[in-house]
Amino acid sequence: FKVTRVQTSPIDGQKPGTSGLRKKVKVFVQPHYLENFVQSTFNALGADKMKGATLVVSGDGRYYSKDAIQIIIKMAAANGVRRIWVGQNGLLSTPAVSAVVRERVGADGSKANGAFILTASHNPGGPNEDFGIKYNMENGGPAPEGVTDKIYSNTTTIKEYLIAEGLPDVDISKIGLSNFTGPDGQFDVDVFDSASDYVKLMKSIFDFQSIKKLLSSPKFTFCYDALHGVAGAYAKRIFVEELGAKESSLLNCVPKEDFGGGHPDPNLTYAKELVARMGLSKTDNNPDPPEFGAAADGDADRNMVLGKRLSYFDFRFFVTPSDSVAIIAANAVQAIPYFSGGLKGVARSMPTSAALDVVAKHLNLKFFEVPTGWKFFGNLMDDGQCSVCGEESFGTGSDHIREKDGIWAVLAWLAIIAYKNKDNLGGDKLVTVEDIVRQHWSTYGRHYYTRYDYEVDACRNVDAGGAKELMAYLVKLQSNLTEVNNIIKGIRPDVSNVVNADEFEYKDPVDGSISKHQGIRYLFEDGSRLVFRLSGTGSEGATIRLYIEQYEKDPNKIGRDSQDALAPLVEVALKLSKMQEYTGRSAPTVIT
Ligand code: VG1
Ligand code: CO
Repeated sequence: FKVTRVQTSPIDGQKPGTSGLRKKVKVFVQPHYLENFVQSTFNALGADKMKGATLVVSGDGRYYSKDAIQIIIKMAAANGVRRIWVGQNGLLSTPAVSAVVRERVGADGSKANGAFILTASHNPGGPNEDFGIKYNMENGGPAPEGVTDKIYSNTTTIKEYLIAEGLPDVDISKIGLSNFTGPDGQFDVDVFDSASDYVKLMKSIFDFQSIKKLLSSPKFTFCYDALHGVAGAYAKRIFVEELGAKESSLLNCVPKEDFGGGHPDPNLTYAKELVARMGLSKTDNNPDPPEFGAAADGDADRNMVLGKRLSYFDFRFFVTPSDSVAIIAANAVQAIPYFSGGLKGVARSMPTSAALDVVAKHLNLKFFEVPTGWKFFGNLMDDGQCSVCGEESFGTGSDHIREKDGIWAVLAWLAIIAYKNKDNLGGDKLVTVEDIVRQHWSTYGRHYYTRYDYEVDACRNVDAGGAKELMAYLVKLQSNLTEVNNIIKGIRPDVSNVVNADEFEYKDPVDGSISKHQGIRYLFEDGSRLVFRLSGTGSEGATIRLYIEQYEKDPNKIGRDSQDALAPLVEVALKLSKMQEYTGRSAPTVIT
């Protein structure tokens, strides 16, 4: 092949958000759109770094991925990249990409220098939905802000991109190596099995034998819903082939370009089939729900964990992600061999509840609070200061890789359940997910928690500007706490006082970089918190996220329904922020 220089000009709006660039497919397929972003990334990394490099290119398999992979292969070849690694059919989960970058060794001894991950994660896919791309570094983690800022600034000045001419499309459906020759010499494309590196890593972390024993116990029933995302490419290998779960335990485990028309976001609203199988909806009173249920998002870095419904009235046994990371941290050393030497530290994103803080304090562990988005955990992990971390948004993970990891989280829960039942598999009744969570609350107290999302977008005839105005109003209000507390007393006299209010700012303890405007916080005397943020992963319009949290230590008060317990704070949040006035919405789009 030879190298062609194609003239181009900047295209607006290519600033990466919380996790890469996400836009509608119809935006991505515009002439030069993807090419401009990819060349801007190569330029940000530097031509000398790209010469001879090995890059991974794959993703969650959503619509447009296959075309994008061929374009990126040709551009990489033209930019002097030596090798491209592609998961079979272009499929690699986000955590698997991270694992491949960190662990995989090519036949010729090569190691990866970075990766393009093609995903819009939990956003829907298909010709009328979203596509996305992000770059991960040599440590397997998302590019830090310094790099994404440089990529963005390059997109505003780009004049040309390089692409290989005469390089045929590579058949990515077949495992194997293809060799080509260009002006810089040899160029290879290596198509490999999407699951094997990841499966190997999981087997080195967990005691698969003990999990297998649990899954083969007739008293333990299991269900996993991949929502037609890329988790399906791993679920059968791990849960069925390695751990002996029944095939019928898997729901929606065939990856689809459009996720079967669904919304691949693992929560009680979108994981409908799992919720029905678990008998968690009031209308579907399933007499024999599984003991344990879990789901993943499109790129398999998120997880939702559900326990068995014990009675009609307890119909929602849902583990909040904030509790999940705290419970994993509290049990990791005993239940997961990878952590048997102890935890180096733990971390959570700012809006995530303080359940993890309490565990860190009890266990005397280093603790960090970082801005939303996984990229901030990586520095702490690279520096050996953090082992387990999580976000309220169904993201949980550890320093085995540099992304959150949906299947790892499910294995962590299975490991904990197996550990708690190790002498009990022959007994009358298993220790359940619910038992584990309730026991955790009685030891550490309970953080009631909920998140309200308001999607405010042009399609619904509401100006997305209203979201920005609401945020500006909340910032202005923070300068006068007396007024804030007067307003609150007028709404709910039973809610405690706001003692502090600010915009969260983070100084990275490793590299000293500062990230500002990471969410508006109202902190109450009794430890309750209200947090407001604008989403950085949407492809159009705006989404306001409102996070509501209240701590309860009294063992007699930890068993309430969370929406009931939080009702006073919710009322304060909505009225204080004038939510309805600014958004025109009387109710949130989704509650998690
Ligand atoms: C959301 C979540 C955040 C998560 C991010 C990427 O970001 O809130 O916690 O890290 O998605 O997750 P935002 O800016 O929309 O709130 V994923 O699974 O979409 O890569
Ligand atoms: Co995701």
